[in-house]
Amino acid sequence: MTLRPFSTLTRGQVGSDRHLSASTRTTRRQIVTIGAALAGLVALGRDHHAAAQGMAVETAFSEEKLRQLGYPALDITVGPDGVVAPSELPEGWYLVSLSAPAPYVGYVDFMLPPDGLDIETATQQALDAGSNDITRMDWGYAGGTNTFDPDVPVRFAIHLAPGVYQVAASYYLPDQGAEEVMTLSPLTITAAGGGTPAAGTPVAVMAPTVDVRLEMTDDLRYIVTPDVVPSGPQIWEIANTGTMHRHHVVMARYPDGTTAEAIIADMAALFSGTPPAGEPLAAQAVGVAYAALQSGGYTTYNEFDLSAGTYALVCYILNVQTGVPHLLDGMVTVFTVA
Ligand SMILES: [Cu+2]
Repeated sequence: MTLRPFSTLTRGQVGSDRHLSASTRTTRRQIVTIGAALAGLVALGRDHHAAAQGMAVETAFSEEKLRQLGYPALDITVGPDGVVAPSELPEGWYLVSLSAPAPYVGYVDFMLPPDGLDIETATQQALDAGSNDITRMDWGYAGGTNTFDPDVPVRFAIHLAPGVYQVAASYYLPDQGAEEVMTLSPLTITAAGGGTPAAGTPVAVMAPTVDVRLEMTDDLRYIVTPDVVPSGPQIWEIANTGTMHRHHVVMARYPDGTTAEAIIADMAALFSGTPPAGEPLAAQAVGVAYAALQSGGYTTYNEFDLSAGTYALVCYILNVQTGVPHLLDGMVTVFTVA
């Protein structure tokens, strides 16, 4: 493990707010403040913050099945003291753990910038991707996560192929508008057999046993298999099977009977600045889970422990050609847990 942040930028420094109006800067942090980013309607924040507003958050992240896989740990900590992450590991399966110290929450994605990019530009573009959903065709995004609760790690599994990744890690207060600080730290994944694994590092070769498969496609769809997801801890294989678009996963519980069409109409009204009639669906949503940006060809394994109910998957990533969030082009899928 090494403390090796070599470039840090904040959202304020790069001025990425200028790229989009406040109403369209609907970021992944909606997982902790769903709706608030849209219209200040509701803050599904954490702990006392949420409780003070009478709002519920039910973190569905789980790890009992993931831990049984026996993968070596890849621990990342991000906060005001910097980023702690490994700088070199052999290729293979890892159980990634992300933590951020209170009162912050943290974000991470394993990113692959194009060759030749200076670190300041790379850090700015990583922040735009992670914080503002502005992705780039010439980057690879292998996957990541975001913590819900300060001091509580979030875990997911990933197979890291050889290459030089940047651990794109940021931290911020879970209040809308709070400054977010992004740091890139290089992580070299070496080819198996090309080096000696660190002493005591077990070499796990088995892929996880998958309970639920979530496919993210080039025609801007989420496909959940099986149709009805069993309640309780389940390992979700999250795969971007396209080549053209980057996607993420924002999962929230909605009132039973909610349709994808209703969620899209509700969001469209919020984006346009016209409050929908009655209580917006966004104000009734309870954020439960999240998976960070993945490019085509990348897969992560997340464990979610969901109770029976109606849930939706929503993609806020902007179409780089049109500037329209994927959700408004239909990337909202409702599924049932029973
Ligand atoms: Cu998408």
